[in-house]
Amino acid sequence: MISERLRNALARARSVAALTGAGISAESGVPTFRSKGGIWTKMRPEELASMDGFLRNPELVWEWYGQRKRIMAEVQPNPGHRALAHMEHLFPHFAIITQNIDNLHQRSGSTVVHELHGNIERNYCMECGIRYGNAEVLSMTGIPRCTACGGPIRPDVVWFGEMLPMEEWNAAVRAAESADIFLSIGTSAAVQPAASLPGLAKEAGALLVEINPEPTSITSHADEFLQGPAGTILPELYALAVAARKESQ
Ligand code: BV8
Ligand code: ZN
Repeated sequence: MISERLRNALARARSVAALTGAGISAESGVPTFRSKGGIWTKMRPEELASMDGFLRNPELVWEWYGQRKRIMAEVQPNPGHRALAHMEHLFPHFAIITQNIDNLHQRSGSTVVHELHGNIERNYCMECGIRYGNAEVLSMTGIPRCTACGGPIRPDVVWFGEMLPMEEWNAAVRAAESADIFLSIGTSAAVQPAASLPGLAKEAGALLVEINPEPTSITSHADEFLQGPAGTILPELYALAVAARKESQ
C-alpha cells in the first residue's frame, strides 16, 4: 500500500502536520461542499457563507447554520479522526490544521488543532462581542439577538472575504514549514489561503502526501497520492507508522 520512501519517512519523522477538509468528516455523515451531492452543488457559497449574504438574508443564513449545527451535534468522529488523534502520541510534533468547523477532531481526542475557519459550536454578538453557545442561540426564535445589547449574533466561523484568525493561521504556517511529512486529507484544495499550505510545506522540504478518493488540484504536486476514503486509509497509515518506528528503533 505504501512506498519505501513513505515508510522510511514515517519511521524517521519528527514533525508531521495534517491539513483536513470536509472529506475527513464525510464518513461521519457531515455533507461536503464540492464533492457529489455537496452543499455548494445546491446553493452558492457566497450567498450563505459571507457577510453580504448574512446582511442580505440573515434568516436564510441562520436557517442553514441551524441545520448544520443540529447535524454536527448528532454525528460522531470516525476512524479517520481517531487515527489522527493517535498520531499525536506517535510523533514528537504533530499538528492538525483544519478547515472544518465541526469540532470532530477535538471530540476524537486531538489536542493540537489549528482551526482556520472557526468552529460551529461558537457564536458571538456582532455589536458587543459577547460569546454564545449553540444551546442558547438554537433556543432563540428568529435571528438570535444578544441578551445584553440586542445586537445580532453570528456563528463564529470565517466567511468568504473575511480574514482568517491570525494566531491560527500563523501556527498553521509554522507547522507546515517545519513538517517532515505533510498530509493533505479530504480537501479539494479550492479555498485560499488554506490551499496554499501543502505547497508551502513541500517547498520547505516536507514529503507531501494526499489522501482523497479523487484527484484534486494538488495531486500532481504530491509525492504520494493514497487514493481512497480517509476512514480506511488513515488507520492503515497509523498502523504502518507504528510498525516502521518500532523496526527503526
Ligand atoms: C480570505 C467556513 C483574506 C464557513 C469556509 C479568487 C481566487 C483565489 C482566492 C479567492 C478568489 N476570490 C476570493 C478568494 C478568497 C476566498 C477563496 O478562496 N475563494 C475560493 C472559493 C475561490 N477565500 C476567502 O475568502 C478566505 N479569506 O481570503 O481572506 C482576504 C480577506 C479580505 C480581502 C482579501 C483577502 C476565507 C475562506 C473561508 C471560507 N469559509 N468555511 C462554513 O463552513 O460555513 S470555506 C469551506 O470550504 C469550508 O471551510 C471547507 O472546509 C472549505 C474547503 O472545502 P473542503 O474542505 O476542501 O471541502 P470540499 O467539499 O471542497 O472537498 C471535499 C474533498 O473531500 C473532496 O476533494 C472529496 O473528494 C474529498 N472526500 C470526499 N469523501 C472523502 C473525501 N476525502 C477523504 N475521505 C472521504 N471519505
Ligand atoms: Zn451584544
